[in-house]
Amino acid sequence: MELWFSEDFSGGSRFGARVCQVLASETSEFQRIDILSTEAFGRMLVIDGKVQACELDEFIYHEMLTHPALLSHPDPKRILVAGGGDGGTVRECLKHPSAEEIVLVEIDRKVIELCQTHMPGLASALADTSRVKVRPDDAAEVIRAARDMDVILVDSSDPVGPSEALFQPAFYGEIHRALADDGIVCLQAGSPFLGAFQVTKMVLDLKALFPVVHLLTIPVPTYPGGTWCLALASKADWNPRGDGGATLKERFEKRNLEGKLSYLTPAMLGPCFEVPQFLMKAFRQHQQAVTV
Ligand code: AG3
Repeated sequence: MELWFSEDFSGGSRFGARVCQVLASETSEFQRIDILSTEAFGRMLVIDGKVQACELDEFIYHEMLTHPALLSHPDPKRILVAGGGDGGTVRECLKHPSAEEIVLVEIDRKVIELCQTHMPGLASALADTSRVKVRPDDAAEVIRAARDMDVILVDSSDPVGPSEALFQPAFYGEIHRALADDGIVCLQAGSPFLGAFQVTKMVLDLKALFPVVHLLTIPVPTYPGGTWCLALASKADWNPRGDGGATLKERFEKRNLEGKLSYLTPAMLGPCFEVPQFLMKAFRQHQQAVTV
């Protein structure tokens, strides 16, 4: 008998993976969590039927959520990760020697526990208790009380259920207050094909608060549509593309990232902030749609 996992997307499409073994299947007080061993994509974390991370391609999403943001800061010491209980984003933060205190705020401790057992390639990073503090808590509340953070990374799931509040302008305002004057935030922004309005809305909402907002477009074969967006905003007026990415490349070398990453190369720093034409068009359409 064959066992298949599938995730339905809006727009009448579906992603599928043949399942070799169901490693865990639990319902926490917040959501349903499954960890599957799949033939094509390795182990896969699924929350409420939606793929969050799998061994084949998780490095792309986690590296790109983390490094362009941390490299955009001259000396990132205090970092807050909102969501991301699988540990992949924290693992990437630990590669920056300056990162003294990385606080992971995950609302669902069950996600952390299950990933520690079944996805050690991601979650073993959480064991570095000298630099990592794990807080099973509501990220929106913790950020409301936080101040002087250097970098905040919002590694949320889709804007339904527990993550809905993390896509609201009020939350971006709390992030702005929680950051130091040269603070940087990077958030997962959704699919440019199946959720273009959500992506453009996030960027425009951030632009109302931050002087600098950039969009990164990355391949994630196992997310809806295979391509994903991340939004990066800076409180200080600084353009990472201004010098063609030279400052970012210099920091990449100084922080000894060479040989430690599987996706991002120094040459991509700069070009990774380029916005594809179809998304530029989506921004124009969004602005028209909200002004007429
Ligand atoms: N965070 C982004 C998941 C979005 C995927 N959406 C979907 N499959 N519908 C993942 C957390 C990884 N640390």
